[in-house]
Amino acid sequence: MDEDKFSDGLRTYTGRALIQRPFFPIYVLLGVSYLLVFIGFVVSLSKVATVSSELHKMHADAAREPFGHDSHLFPCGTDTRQWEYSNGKCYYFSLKAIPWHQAKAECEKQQSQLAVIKSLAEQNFLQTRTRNERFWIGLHDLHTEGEWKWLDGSNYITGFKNWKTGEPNTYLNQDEDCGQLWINGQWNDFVCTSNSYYICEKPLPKAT
Ligand SMILES: [Ca+2]
Ligand SMILES: [Ca+2]
Repeated sequence: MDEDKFSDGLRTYTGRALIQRPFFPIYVLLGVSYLLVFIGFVVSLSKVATVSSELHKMHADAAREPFGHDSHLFPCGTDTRQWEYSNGKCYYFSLKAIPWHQAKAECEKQQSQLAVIKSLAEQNFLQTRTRNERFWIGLHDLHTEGEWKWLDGSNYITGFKNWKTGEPNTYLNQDEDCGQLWINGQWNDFVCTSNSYYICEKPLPKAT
């Protein structure tokens, strides 16, 4: 009896083994596939984490450098592309000719002032832009005739000068109290209510 049961059990076991054996490689393949999918998932997650961290770094960089890569192309700011950069300052060359006081106000509206020329290098830069047109600068003798003053308080007496020969001259007894660049960029005093183009200047905006 016990021997029969044992024999039956052995047959059953042998039978199962015979049935299960053909499916074994499929189970192995399925297992390997799941493993590969799992590894792929983990790798993707790690890549997403890397990209996310790089994006975060780019945002942080952009916050530190507000004009981004454009700062190299437009150092004076992307929203003021008509401003030209030279030697630490930004300059605006007007496209319309207006009286000196109005030009001064226009510059101030743009957080700048009429140009103050402090060196031959600055003079050379400005005169290449103004050619032989008349451009107002921040120089005047409005308060006392012959006492020339720069708008920013720079010392006129000891500072750089580039008057055209014979200027300042109060031509034809007219009250010429405002300074401008003229032929070859040389300076001329002119009637302040006359229309001239103008140059505004401001320091290079700080990247915060
Ligand atoms: Ca004068
Ligand atoms: Ca003059």
